[in-house]
Amino acid sequence: MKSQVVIIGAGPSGLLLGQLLHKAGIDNIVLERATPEYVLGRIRAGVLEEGFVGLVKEAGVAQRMDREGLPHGGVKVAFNGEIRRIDLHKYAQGKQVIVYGQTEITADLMEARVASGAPSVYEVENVEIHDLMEDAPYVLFEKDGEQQRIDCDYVAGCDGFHGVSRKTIPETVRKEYEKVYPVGWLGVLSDTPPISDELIYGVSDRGFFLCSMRSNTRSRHYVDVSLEEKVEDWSDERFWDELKNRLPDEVKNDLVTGPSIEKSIAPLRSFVCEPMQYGRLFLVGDAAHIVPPTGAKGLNLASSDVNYLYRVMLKVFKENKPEAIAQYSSLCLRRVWHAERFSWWMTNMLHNFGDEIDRKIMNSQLDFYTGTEAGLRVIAEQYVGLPYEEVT
Ligand code: FAS
Ligand code: PHB
Repeated sequence: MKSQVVIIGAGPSGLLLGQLLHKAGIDNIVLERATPEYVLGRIRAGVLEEGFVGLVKEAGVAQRMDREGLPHGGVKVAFNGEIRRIDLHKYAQGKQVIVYGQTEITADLMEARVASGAPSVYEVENVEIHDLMEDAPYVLFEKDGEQQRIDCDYVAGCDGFHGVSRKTIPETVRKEYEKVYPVGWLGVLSDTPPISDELIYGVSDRGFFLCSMRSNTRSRHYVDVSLEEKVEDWSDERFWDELKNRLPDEVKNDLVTGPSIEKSIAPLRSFVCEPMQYGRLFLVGDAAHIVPPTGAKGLNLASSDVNYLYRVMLKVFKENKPEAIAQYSSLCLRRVWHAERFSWWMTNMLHNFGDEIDRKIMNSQLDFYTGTEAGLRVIAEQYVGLPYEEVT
Protein backbone atom coordinates (compact mmCIF):
# COMPACT_ATOMS: atom_id res chain seq x y z
CA MET A 1 0.00 0.00 0.00
CA LYS A 2 1.06 3.63 -0.55
CA SER A 3 -0.33 6.83 0.90
CA GLN A 4 0.91 10.39 1.15
CA VAL A 5 0.18 10.58 4.90
CA VAL A 6 -0.30 7.73 7.37
CA ILE A 7 -2.33 8.84 10.42
CA ILE A 8 -1.92 6.69 13.51
CA GLY A 9 -4.94 7.02 15.81
CA ALA A 10 -8.66 7.63 15.16
CA GLY A 11 -9.31 9.96 18.07
CA PRO A 12 -10.34 13.57 17.40
CA SER A 13 -6.81 14.54 16.25
CA GLY A 14 -6.46 11.77 13.69
CA LEU A 15 -9.98 12.01 12.33
CA LEU A 16 -10.00 15.81 12.04
CA LEU A 17 -6.62 15.81 10.30
CA GLY A 18 -7.72 12.99 8.00
CA GLN A 19 -10.87 14.85 6.99
CA LEU A 20 -9.02 18.11 6.28
CA LEU A 21 -6.33 16.35 4.23
CA HIS A 22 -8.90 14.33 2.29
CA LYS A 23 -10.86 17.49 1.44
CA ALA A 24 -7.62 19.03 0.15
CA GLY A 25 -6.97 16.02 -2.07
CA ILE A 26 -4.06 14.77 0.03
CA ASP A 27 -4.52 11.03 0.38
CA ASN A 28 -4.19 9.51 3.81
CA ILE A 29 -5.00 6.35 5.72
CA VAL A 30 -6.02 6.11 9.39
CA LEU A 31 -4.79 3.21 11.54
CA GLU A 32 -6.58 2.65 14.88
CA ARG A 33 -5.89 -0.10 17.39
CA ALA A 34 -9.34 -0.09 19.04
CA THR A 35 -12.85 -0.51 17.66
CA PRO A 36 -14.94 2.58 16.75
CA GLU A 37 -17.27 1.71 19.66
CA TYR A 38 -14.36 1.72 22.13
CA VAL A 39 -13.11 5.09 20.86
CA LEU A 40 -16.61 6.57 21.21
CA GLY A 41 -17.03 5.06 24.69
CA ARG A 42 -14.34 7.28 26.21
CA ILE A 43 -16.09 10.25 27.88
CA ARG A 44 -13.72 13.21 27.85
CA ALA A 45 -13.84 16.86 26.86
CA GLY A 46 -16.83 19.11 26.52
CA VAL A 47 -15.72 22.68 25.68
CA LEU A 48 -14.59 23.70 22.17
CA GLU A 49 -12.63 26.87 21.39
CA GLU A 50 -13.57 28.92 18.32
CA GLY A 51 -10.36 27.71 16.62
CA PHE A 52 -11.52 24.12 16.91
CA VAL A 53 -15.03 25.01 15.75
CA GLY A 54 -13.56 26.82 12.73
CA LEU A 55 -11.49 23.79 11.75
CA VAL A 56 -14.48 21.46 12.01
CA LYS A 57 -16.42 23.84 9.75
CA GLU A 58 -13.48 23.92 7.30
CA ALA A 59 -13.53 20.11 7.35
CA GLY A 60 -17.22 20.23 6.39
CA VAL A 61 -18.31 18.29 9.49
CA ALA A 62 -20.01 21.00 11.54
CA GLN A 63 -23.69 20.41 10.68
CA ARG A 64 -24.72 18.62 13.94
CA MET A 65 -22.39 20.73 16.07
CA ASP A 66 -24.01 23.88 14.68
CA ARG A 67 -27.45 22.42 15.50
CA GLU A 68 -26.77 20.90 18.89
CA GLY A 69 -23.68 22.70 20.24
CA LEU A 70 -24.38 25.21 23.03
CA PRO A 71 -22.74 28.64 22.59
CA HIS A 72 -21.47 29.92 25.94
CA GLY A 73 -20.61 33.62 26.31
CA GLY A 74 -19.62 33.24 29.94
CA VAL A 75 -18.24 30.86 32.56
CA LYS A 76 -18.64 30.94 36.35
CA VAL A 77 -16.13 30.52 39.18
CA ALA A 78 -17.19 29.77 42.75
CA PHE A 79 -14.96 30.29 45.80
CA ASN A 80 -15.41 31.51 49.38
CA GLY A 81 -19.08 30.53 49.00
CA GLU A 82 -19.81 33.06 46.22
CA ILE A 83 -20.17 32.68 42.44
CA ARG A 84 -18.64 35.16 40.00
CA ARG A 85 -19.24 35.22 36.24
CA ILE A 86 -16.51 35.75 33.66
CA ASP A 87 -18.13 37.52 30.69
CA LEU A 88 -16.24 36.00 27.76
CA HIS A 89 -17.97 38.19 25.19
CA LYS A 90 -17.00 41.35 27.10
CA TYR A 91 -13.44 40.43 28.08
CA ALA A 92 -12.38 38.28 25.09
CA GLN A 93 -13.31 40.55 22.16
CA GLY A 94 -16.77 39.04 21.65
CA LYS A 95 -15.50 35.46 21.53
CA GLN A 96 -17.25 32.44 23.07
CA VAL A 97 -16.87 28.69 23.48
CA ILE A 98 -19.15 25.93 22.24
CA VAL A 99 -20.23 23.15 24.60
CA TYR A 100 -20.36 19.95 22.53
CA GLY A 101 -18.96 16.63 23.79
CA GLN A 102 -15.77 15.09 22.41
CA THR A 103 -17.77 11.89 21.91
CA GLU A 104 -20.17 13.74 19.60
CA ILE A 105 -17.47 15.44 17.55
CA THR A 106 -15.62 12.13 17.21
CA ALA A 107 -18.83 10.40 16.06
CA ASP A 108 -19.43 13.16 13.49
CA LEU A 109 -15.84 12.82 12.21
CA MET A 110 -16.14 9.01 12.02
CA GLU A 111 -19.36 9.32 10.02
CA ALA A 112 -17.75 11.85 7.65
CA ARG A 113 -14.73 9.57 7.21
CA VAL A 114 -16.92 6.65 6.16
CA ALA A 115 -18.91 8.89 3.82
CA SER A 116 -15.70 10.21 2.23
CA GLY A 117 -14.55 6.69 1.34
CA ALA A 118 -11.06 7.49 2.67
CA PRO A 119 -9.44 4.34 4.12
CA SER A 120 -9.42 3.59 7.87
CA VAL A 121 -8.27 0.34 9.43
CA TYR A 122 -9.53 -0.39 12.97
CA GLU A 123 -8.29 -3.05 15.40
CA VAL A 124 -4.74 -2.95 14.05
CA GLU A 125 -1.88 -4.35 16.12
CA ASN A 126 1.89 -3.91 16.38
CA VAL A 127 2.17 -0.65 14.48
CA GLU A 128 5.81 0.16 13.69
CA ILE A 129 7.17 3.32 12.05
CA HIS A 130 10.37 3.02 9.98
CA ASP A 131 12.90 5.14 8.03
CA LEU A 132 11.65 8.45 9.35
CA MET A 133 14.97 10.15 8.49
CA GLU A 134 14.78 8.93 4.88
CA ASP A 135 12.68 10.28 1.99
CA ALA A 136 10.48 7.20 1.98
CA PRO A 137 9.32 6.19 5.47
CA TYR A 138 7.02 3.24 5.90
CA VAL A 139 4.62 1.87 8.51
CA LEU A 140 4.11 -1.81 9.37
CA PHE A 141 1.01 -3.09 11.13
CA GLU A 142 -0.92 -6.29 11.64
CA LYS A 143 -4.58 -6.80 10.84
CA ASP A 144 -6.22 -10.16 11.61
CA GLY A 145 -2.76 -11.59 12.20
CA GLU A 146 -1.40 -10.56 8.79
CA GLN A 147 1.41 -8.02 8.58
CA GLN A 148 0.92 -5.16 6.11
CA ARG A 149 3.17 -2.32 4.93
CA ILE A 150 2.29 1.24 3.89
CA ASP A 151 4.92 3.29 2.06
CA CYS A 152 4.28 6.99 2.64
CA ASP A 153 5.68 10.50 2.57
CA TYR A 154 4.81 11.50 6.15
CA VAL A 155 3.45 10.00 9.39
CA ALA A 156 1.08 11.85 11.74
CA GLY A 157 1.32 10.42 15.27
CA CYS A 158 -2.22 11.06 16.55
CA ASP A 159 -2.08 8.06 18.86
CA GLY A 160 -2.43 9.69 22.25
CA PHE A 161 -0.31 9.54 25.38
CA HIS A 162 0.12 5.76 25.30
CA GLY A 163 0.73 5.49 21.57
CA VAL A 164 3.74 4.27 19.61
CA SER A 165 4.66 7.52 17.84
CA ARG A 166 6.35 9.48 20.62
CA LYS A 167 8.33 6.41 21.65
CA THR A 168 9.63 6.11 18.07
CA ILE A 169 11.59 9.33 18.57
CA PRO A 170 14.95 8.27 20.06
CA GLU A 171 15.35 9.06 23.76
CA THR A 172 18.57 10.91 22.86
CA VAL A 173 16.49 13.27 20.69
CA ARG A 174 13.33 13.82 22.71
CA LYS A 175 13.03 15.78 25.96
CA GLU A 176 9.97 15.12 28.14
CA TYR A 177 8.63 17.48 30.82
CA GLU A 178 6.12 16.12 33.36
CA LYS A 179 4.28 17.19 36.47
CA VAL A 180 1.85 14.76 38.17
CA TYR A 181 -0.78 16.30 40.48
CA PRO A 182 -1.78 14.62 43.76
CA VAL A 183 -5.42 14.25 42.76
CA GLY A 184 -7.69 12.86 40.03
CA TRP A 185 -11.07 14.02 38.78
CA LEU A 186 -14.01 11.73 39.53
CA GLY A 187 -16.45 12.45 36.71
CA VAL A 188 -20.12 11.45 36.38
CA LEU A 189 -22.26 11.70 33.25
CA SER A 190 -26.02 11.75 33.91
CA ASP A 191 -29.25 12.47 32.08
CA THR A 192 -30.14 15.28 34.48
CA PRO A 193 -30.55 18.99 33.67
CA PRO A 194 -27.48 21.17 34.27
CA ILE A 195 -27.41 23.16 37.49
CA SER A 196 -26.78 26.39 35.55
CA ASP A 197 -26.90 27.62 31.96
CA GLU A 198 -23.11 28.01 32.06
CA LEU A 199 -20.24 25.95 33.51
CA ILE A 200 -19.39 26.48 37.16
CA TYR A 201 -15.80 25.73 38.25
CA GLY A 202 -15.38 25.93 41.99
CA VAL A 203 -13.34 25.19 45.09
CA SER A 204 -14.60 24.76 48.66
CA ASP A 205 -12.90 23.57 51.84
CA ARG A 206 -13.77 20.04 50.69
CA GLY A 207 -12.11 20.46 47.32
CA PHE A 208 -12.62 21.18 43.60
CA PHE A 209 -15.87 20.75 41.68
CA LEU A 210 -17.04 21.39 38.13
CA CYS A 211 -20.64 21.51 36.97
CA SER A 212 -20.59 21.05 33.19
CA MET A 213 -23.00 19.71 30.61
CA ARG A 214 -23.41 18.00 27.24
CA SER A 215 -26.89 19.41 26.49
CA ASN A 216 -29.84 20.94 28.35
CA THR A 217 -30.78 17.46 29.54
CA ARG A 218 -27.38 15.78 30.04
CA SER A 219 -24.85 16.91 32.67
CA ARG A 220 -21.22 16.19 33.41
CA HIS A 221 -20.03 16.80 36.97
CA TYR A 222 -16.62 16.37 38.61
CA VAL A 223 -15.11 16.44 42.08
CA ASP A 224 -11.40 15.98 42.76
CA VAL A 225 -10.39 12.90 44.77
CA SER A 226 -7.11 11.52 46.11
CA LEU A 227 -5.18 9.19 43.81
CA GLU A 228 -5.85 6.33 46.22
CA GLU A 229 -9.58 6.46 45.49
CA LYS A 230 -11.18 3.71 43.41
CA VAL A 231 -14.22 4.50 41.24
CA GLU A 232 -15.96 1.34 42.49
CA ASP A 233 -15.96 2.86 46.00
CA TRP A 234 -18.09 5.78 44.77
CA SER A 235 -21.79 5.01 44.62
CA ASP A 236 -23.96 7.55 42.81
CA GLU A 237 -25.36 8.61 46.17
CA ARG A 238 -21.90 9.17 47.65
CA PHE A 239 -20.90 11.24 44.61
CA TRP A 240 -24.00 13.43 44.65
CA ASP A 241 -23.69 14.02 48.40
CA GLU A 242 -20.03 15.04 48.04
CA LEU A 243 -20.75 17.36 45.12
CA LYS A 244 -23.67 18.95 46.98
CA ASN A 245 -21.45 19.52 50.04
CA ARG A 246 -18.99 21.44 47.85
CA LEU A 247 -21.56 23.66 46.11
CA PRO A 248 -22.23 27.25 47.23
CA ASP A 249 -25.54 27.68 49.07
CA GLU A 250 -27.06 29.73 46.20
CA VAL A 251 -27.08 26.73 43.82
CA LYS A 252 -26.97 23.74 46.20
CA ASN A 253 -30.72 23.15 45.93
CA ASP A 254 -30.69 23.48 42.12
CA LEU A 255 -28.72 20.22 41.76
CA VAL A 256 -30.83 17.50 40.12
CA THR A 257 -29.36 14.08 40.83
CA GLY A 258 -29.92 10.87 38.90
CA PRO A 259 -28.31 7.57 37.88
CA SER A 260 -24.81 7.80 36.41
CA ILE A 261 -24.44 6.80 32.75
CA GLU A 262 -20.65 6.85 33.03
CA LYS A 263 -18.35 7.27 36.02
CA SER A 264 -14.54 7.41 35.92
CA ILE A 265 -11.46 8.89 37.61
CA ALA A 266 -8.98 10.74 35.38
CA PRO A 267 -5.52 11.50 36.81
CA LEU A 268 -4.21 15.07 36.40
CA ARG A 269 -0.93 15.54 34.61
CA SER A 270 1.06 18.24 32.80
CA PHE A 271 3.26 16.73 30.09
CA VAL A 272 5.12 17.99 27.04
CA CYS A 273 7.45 16.19 24.63
CA GLU A 274 9.92 18.30 22.63
CA PRO A 275 10.39 18.35 19.70
CA MET A 276 7.02 17.43 18.17
CA GLN A 277 8.67 16.43 14.88
CA TYR A 278 11.33 13.87 14.05
CA GLY A 279 12.22 13.61 10.38
CA ARG A 280 8.96 12.76 8.65
CA LEU A 281 7.01 12.05 11.86
CA PHE A 282 4.79 14.71 13.44
CA LEU A 283 3.34 14.28 16.94
CA VAL A 284 -0.21 15.62 17.28
CA GLY A 285 -2.44 16.11 20.35
CA ASP A 286 -2.08 13.87 23.38
CA ALA A 287 0.79 12.01 21.69
CA ALA A 288 2.86 15.14 22.43
CA HIS A 289 1.23 16.85 25.41
CA ILE A 290 -1.23 16.47 28.28
CA VAL A 291 -2.82 19.18 30.40
CA PRO A 292 -4.92 18.96 33.57
CA PRO A 293 -8.53 19.47 32.31
CA THR A 294 -9.11 22.55 34.54
CA GLY A 295 -8.59 24.92 31.61
CA ALA A 296 -10.56 22.85 29.04
CA LYS A 297 -7.45 22.81 26.84
CA GLY A 298 -6.68 19.14 26.12
CA LEU A 299 -8.88 18.61 23.11
CA ASN A 300 -8.41 22.21 21.97
CA LEU A 301 -4.62 21.90 21.95
CA ALA A 302 -4.98 18.79 19.78
CA SER A 303 -6.98 20.94 17.40
CA SER A 304 -4.29 23.63 17.12
CA ASP A 305 -1.68 20.96 16.32
CA VAL A 306 -4.02 19.63 13.62
CA ASN A 307 -4.38 23.15 12.25
CA TYR A 308 -0.62 23.63 11.98
CA LEU A 309 0.08 20.20 10.49
CA TYR A 310 -2.75 20.60 7.97
CA ARG A 311 -1.40 24.01 6.83
CA VAL A 312 2.14 22.64 6.61
CA MET A 313 0.94 19.69 4.50
CA LEU A 314 -0.83 22.16 2.17
CA LYS A 315 2.50 24.01 1.73
CA VAL A 316 4.28 20.72 1.01
CA PHE A 317 1.82 19.11 -1.38
CA LYS A 318 0.03 22.08 -2.96
CA GLU A 319 2.82 24.71 -3.06
CA ASN A 320 5.74 22.29 -3.38
CA LYS A 321 7.44 23.75 -0.28
CA PRO A 322 8.77 20.69 1.61
CA GLU A 323 10.89 23.03 3.75
CA ALA A 324 7.64 24.21 5.41
CA ILE A 325 7.77 21.18 7.73
CA ALA A 326 10.61 22.75 9.71
CA GLN A 327 8.26 25.24 11.43
CA TYR A 328 5.73 22.67 12.73
CA SER A 329 7.23 21.91 16.13
CA SER A 330 7.99 25.50 17.16
CA LEU A 331 4.57 26.75 16.02
CA CYS A 332 2.81 24.03 18.04
CA LEU A 333 5.00 24.31 21.14
CA ARG A 334 4.52 28.07 21.54
CA ARG A 335 0.78 27.54 21.92
CA VAL A 336 1.24 24.29 23.87
CA TRP A 337 3.28 25.96 26.61
CA HIS A 338 0.75 28.81 26.88
CA ALA A 339 -2.00 26.22 27.43
CA GLU A 340 0.18 24.22 29.85
CA ARG A 341 0.75 27.36 31.92
CA PHE A 342 -2.92 28.38 31.90
CA SER A 343 -4.07 24.85 32.84
CA TRP A 344 -1.46 24.58 35.61
CA TRP A 345 -2.45 28.01 36.95
CA MET A 346 -6.20 27.29 36.92
CA THR A 347 -5.53 23.90 38.57
CA ASN A 348 -3.52 25.46 41.40
CA MET A 349 -6.14 28.19 41.96
CA LEU A 350 -9.02 25.72 42.07
CA HIS A 351 -7.62 22.81 44.11
CA ASN A 352 -6.64 22.64 47.79
CA PHE A 353 -2.96 21.93 47.23
CA GLY A 354 -0.33 22.89 49.81
CA ASP A 355 -1.10 24.26 53.27
CA GLU A 356 -3.42 26.93 54.72
CA ILE A 357 -1.43 29.92 53.54
CA ASP A 358 -1.33 28.49 50.01
CA ARG A 359 -5.13 28.32 50.02
CA LYS A 360 -5.34 31.94 51.28
CA ILE A 361 -3.00 33.07 48.49
CA MET A 362 -4.98 31.11 45.87
CA ASN A 363 -8.26 32.61 47.09
CA SER A 364 -6.65 36.04 46.81
CA GLN A 365 -5.66 35.19 43.22
CA LEU A 366 -9.22 34.12 42.43
CA ASP A 367 -10.53 37.32 44.02
CA PHE A 368 -8.20 39.48 41.88
CA TYR A 369 -8.61 37.63 38.56
CA THR A 370 -12.42 37.39 38.81
CA GLY A 371 -12.86 40.79 40.42
CA THR A 372 -10.87 43.23 38.24
CA GLU A 373 -11.10 44.20 34.57
CA ALA A 374 -7.42 43.29 34.07
CA GLY A 375 -7.83 39.93 35.76
CA LEU A 376 -11.03 39.04 33.94
CA ARG A 377 -9.35 39.79 30.62
CA VAL A 378 -6.42 37.50 31.44
CA ILE A 379 -8.70 34.55 32.16
CA ALA A 380 -11.25 35.22 29.39
CA GLU A 381 -8.70 35.60 26.57
CA GLN A 382 -7.03 32.31 27.50
CA TYR A 383 -10.21 30.38 28.20
CA VAL A 384 -11.62 31.12 24.70
CA GLY A 385 -8.22 30.15 23.26
CA LEU A 386 -5.26 32.20 22.02
CA PRO A 387 -5.24 32.80 18.24
CA TYR A 388 -3.50 30.39 15.85
CA GLU A 389 -0.36 31.82 14.21
CA GLU A 390 0.11 31.99 10.44
CA VAL A 391 2.00 29.18 8.70
CA THR A 392 4.46 30.74 6.25
P1 FAS B 1 -6.75 10.34 21.91
O1 FAS B 1 -6.04 9.66 23.06
O2 FAS B 1 -8.15 10.81 22.07
O3 FAS B 1 -6.77 9.33 20.65
C1 FAS B 1 -5.64 8.54 20.34
C2 FAS B 1 -6.12 7.33 19.57
O4 FAS B 1 -4.98 6.58 19.14
C3 FAS B 1 -6.96 6.40 20.43
O5 FAS B 1 -8.16 6.09 19.78
C4 FAS B 1 -6.07 5.16 20.60
O6 FAS B 1 -6.82 3.96 20.66
C5 FAS B 1 -5.23 5.21 19.35
N1 FAS B 1 -3.93 4.52 19.49
C6 FAS B 1 -3.10 4.54 20.56
N2 FAS B 1 -2.00 3.80 20.29
C7 FAS B 1 -2.14 3.30 19.03
C8 FAS B 1 -1.35 2.47 18.20
N3 FAS B 1 -0.17 1.99 18.62
N4 FAS B 1 -1.82 2.14 16.96
C9 FAS B 1 -3.01 2.64 16.53
N5 FAS B 1 -3.82 3.43 17.27
C10 FAS B 1 -3.38 3.76 18.51
N6 FAS B 1 -9.68 17.32 27.56
C11 FAS B 1 -10.46 18.38 27.82
O7 FAS B 1 -10.33 19.42 27.14
N7 FAS B 1 -11.41 18.32 28.83
C12 FAS B 1 -11.59 17.17 29.58
O8 FAS B 1 -12.43 17.13 30.47
C13 FAS B 1 -10.79 16.04 29.33
N8 FAS B 1 -10.96 14.87 30.04
C14 FAS B 1 -10.13 13.80 29.79
C15 FAS B 1 -10.26 12.57 30.50
C16 FAS B 1 -9.39 11.50 30.23
C17 FAS B 1 -9.54 10.20 31.01
C18 FAS B 1 -8.39 11.62 29.26
C19 FAS B 1 -7.44 10.47 28.98
C20 FAS B 1 -8.27 12.81 28.55
C21 FAS B 1 -9.14 13.90 28.79
N9 FAS B 1 -9.05 15.11 28.07
C22 FAS B 1 -9.84 16.18 28.30
C23 FAS B 1 -8.08 15.25 27.05
C24 FAS B 1 -8.64 14.58 25.83
O9 FAS B 1 -9.85 15.17 25.47
C25 FAS B 1 -7.58 14.65 24.78
O10 FAS B 1 -7.02 15.95 24.69
C26 FAS B 1 -8.07 14.23 23.42
O11 FAS B 1 -8.62 12.95 23.52
C27 FAS B 1 -6.88 14.28 22.49
O12 FAS B 1 -7.24 13.64 21.33
P2 FAS B 1 -6.15 12.79 20.51
O13 FAS B 1 -4.87 13.56 20.43
O14 FAS B 1 -6.85 12.36 19.28
O15 FAS B 1 -5.80 11.53 21.45
C1 PHB C 1 -16.46 18.59 30.55
O1 PHB C 1 -17.57 19.01 30.24
O2 PHB C 1 -16.16 17.37 30.56
C2 PHB C 1 -15.37 19.59 30.91
C3 PHB C 1 -15.59 20.93 30.67
C4 PHB C 1 -14.60 21.84 31.01
C5 PHB C 1 -13.41 21.39 31.56
C6 PHB C 1 -13.18 20.04 31.77
C7 PHB C 1 -14.17 19.12 31.44
O3 PHB C 1 -12.43 22.30 31.88
